[in-house]
Amino acid sequence: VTIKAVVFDAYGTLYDIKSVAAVTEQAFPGHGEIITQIWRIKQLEYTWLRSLMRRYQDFSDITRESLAYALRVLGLECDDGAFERIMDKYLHLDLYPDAAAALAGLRDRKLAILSNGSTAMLNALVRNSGLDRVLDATISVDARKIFKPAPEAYSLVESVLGVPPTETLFVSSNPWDACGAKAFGLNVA
Ligand code: LAC
Repeated sequence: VTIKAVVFDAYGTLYDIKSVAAVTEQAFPGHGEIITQIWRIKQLEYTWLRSLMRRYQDFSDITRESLAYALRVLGLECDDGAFERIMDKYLHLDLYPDAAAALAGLRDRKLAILSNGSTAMLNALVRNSGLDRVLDATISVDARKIFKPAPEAYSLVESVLGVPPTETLFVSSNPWDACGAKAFGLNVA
């Protein structure tokens, strides 16, 4: 197989979503870890429920609602300022330490992100981390109004990059995402 494009998941694959724990811990000492875990689980659950119900709302709304859920279920009161400070971290997530070098080593291929993130969230994140200089495209499922692992979401890669699934390698650290991409017909790492 000739791989002409390598496409990455964003949250948890290139970007360390656990890096929000520093901010949640600062806002709620002793609870940073558990907030971060419940937040992520609920965030994913909301994407799948909304996709199944065909009640799409973008990932920024989903991320807000799931953070509100996590705080509520833990009985934590949060003022607007603290809530926005936590949310803002999603636009400034840390790249995993080896991500930039790995991308640089693949520069002879087309490189892109395919993420459930909204276009605005992803563009800010990519710019703030400097990946805009390396990536050929940042693709948001927002164009199809359905979240991964729906096939319609993965089909965006060929529409945007013009490379067929058989010549594309999709990279994700999220098992459900790797399975979804494989089921759609992409090569997967
Ligand atoms: C992404 C998340 C859901 O699509 O991992 O980037």
